[in-house]
Amino acid sequence: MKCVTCRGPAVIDIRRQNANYCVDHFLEQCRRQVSKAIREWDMVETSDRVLVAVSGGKDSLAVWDLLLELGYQADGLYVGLGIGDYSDTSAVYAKNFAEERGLNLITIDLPTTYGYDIPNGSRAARRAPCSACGLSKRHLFDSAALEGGYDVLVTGHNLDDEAAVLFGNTLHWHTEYLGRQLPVLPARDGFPKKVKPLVRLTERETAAYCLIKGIDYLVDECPMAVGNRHLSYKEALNDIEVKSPGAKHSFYFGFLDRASALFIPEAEEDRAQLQDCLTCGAPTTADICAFCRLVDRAGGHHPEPVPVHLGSTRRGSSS
Ligand code: Q46
Ligand code: ZN
Ligand code: ZN
Repeated sequence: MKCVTCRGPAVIDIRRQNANYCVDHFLEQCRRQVSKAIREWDMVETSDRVLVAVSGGKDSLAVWDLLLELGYQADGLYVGLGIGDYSDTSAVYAKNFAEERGLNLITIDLPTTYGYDIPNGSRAARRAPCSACGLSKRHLFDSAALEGGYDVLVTGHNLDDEAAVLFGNTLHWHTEYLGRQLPVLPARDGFPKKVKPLVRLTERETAAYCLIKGIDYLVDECPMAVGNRHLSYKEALNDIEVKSPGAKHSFYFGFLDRASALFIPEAEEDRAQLQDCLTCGAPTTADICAFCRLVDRAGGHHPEPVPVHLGSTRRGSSS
């Protein structure tokens, strides 16, 4: 197996590109794909203050590393979800990454700040764990980015994630979500700008990137993911990809090029109904936002006097 660029020994094959790469050219390829995504969708400027949502897993640490490699300034944000050992360990990986590089990591602990954790809170609120978790993370990421004065919030969603979400949304024709399933959402209506620079890389590639760069990440899956539909969509797409390399890429990028605009009017209708949550001030279509309702039903509380606790922001510190 030879590198497509230098003919040296290759370490990875990327079937959708029908290409193999050596270590150096694979890393170059990762940087190129992220640069291309950033350029194509105007994701980030070098002068931007960037906040990366970091879970301690391969994707979020890879995107943080890649942004730094490409010359962007980026802080990290870690949210402790209270999922037992999984959360304890994921926090260590996020903190170690930041400490080793002298980076600023903001931490928010859901149980201590809001009085509930994902396993018990989701049960009390009668929501699926991943639904309660996703809602909590979205709210905390958005409010931390706004409170911290960041220009852009980065998440580590990769091509597999985006294709799986698209698969689920089209399978059930959740057209209200399709108009918002874009690699960049501009800042507006009380939301920060949100971008996904890894959409041109698969999770196999982000794992390989971390391995090659010596980035230690939490390999274990979250224990609450069992039975998650998102995972079964990923598996279905992986089966298709084996038989038809490039299928995931053409599914997702074909949607962006040819179909996503069709669903924007419906997403705009939802946006037109946004107002401030009476409890926390976040944008919502109801009187009280879904997050505040979840906090109440989960038996939690709202921190006083501000809704978001940013934890330590000392440079070089991670707690
Ligand atoms: S952390 Fe949260 Fe994931 Fe665990 S509970 Fe589900 S959503 S699986 S990214
Ligand atoms: Zn090479
Ligand atoms: Zn609220």
